[in-house]
Amino acid sequence: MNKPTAHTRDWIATARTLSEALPYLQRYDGSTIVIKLGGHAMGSDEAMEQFARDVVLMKQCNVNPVIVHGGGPMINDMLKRLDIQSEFIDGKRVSDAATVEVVEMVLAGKINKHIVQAINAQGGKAIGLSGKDANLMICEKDITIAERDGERVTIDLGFVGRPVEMNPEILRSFLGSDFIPVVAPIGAGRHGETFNVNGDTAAGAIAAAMKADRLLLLTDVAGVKGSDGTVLTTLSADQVRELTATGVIAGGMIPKTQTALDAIDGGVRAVVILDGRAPHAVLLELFTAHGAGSLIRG
Ligand code: X2W
Repeated sequence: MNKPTAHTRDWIATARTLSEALPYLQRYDGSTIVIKLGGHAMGSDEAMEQFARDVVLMKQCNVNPVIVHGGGPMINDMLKRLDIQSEFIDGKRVSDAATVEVVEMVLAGKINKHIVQAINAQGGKAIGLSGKDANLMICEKDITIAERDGERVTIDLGFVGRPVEMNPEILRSFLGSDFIPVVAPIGAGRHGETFNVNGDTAAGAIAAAMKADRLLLLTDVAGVKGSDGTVLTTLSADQVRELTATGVIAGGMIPKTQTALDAIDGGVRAVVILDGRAPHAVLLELFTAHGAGSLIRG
């Protein structure tokens, strides 16, 4: 046999990586993986192309990806262009009638179709939906209670929705088919209202309704950090509660870990918080021994 050259050794390493993926491909065969793609994780066209390719590869491997997206930075840009002021309270955008109209146009229109097209360009068959389609996500007004000057006050966030009834049949109908659903976090009210739903909240509610094997929250941080500042690769739900009580988990991470806990309570097997900007974050997490980010389980 010829001695392997550096060039052939590269290919052997590639083949080995594929071979090592076998147990993971077997483990996730036929499973449902909900992926939340945040606006901050969308980054460049190149990052979107890579994400789309990974999703199509998952589908090719008989995994059922369900994409739920955000788009906060893109909504900010459009509101600015239209000269509409916007404010966030506890991580939620105060949404009056004019704001929610723009939010729906940007999320269910521009961003949803951009992701659909990116997936289809890689040979996938993506279908764009919002929480309104087939009554997927029925919402009520989100009532936020906050502490202001030591007093508990109720804050009116306008048309910010809290999912109260999920009808995931439409998503189930895609299981085992070629179609890849891409969901914009817009909810329908019982009286014809349009609700703006935080993307993480929507992804958690959809993952719970689907009893997904995994919910992957793609963000712009490496994962949940412990008291020494290093990323914790696995955590139990109890550990998350303890780290939150002691203030180690704080700020913008709280809505993500809360979504994770709610999803696990709702029947999701495990939730992973990971950096969506890292190349092939999804493949690294699902199909290698290395994993990525922080895995939280019950
Ligand atoms: C979000 C929906 C988009 C979102 C918003 O209006 O920005 C609320 O705040 P990211 O990119 O995932 O942050 N909704 C109620 O969640 O986008």
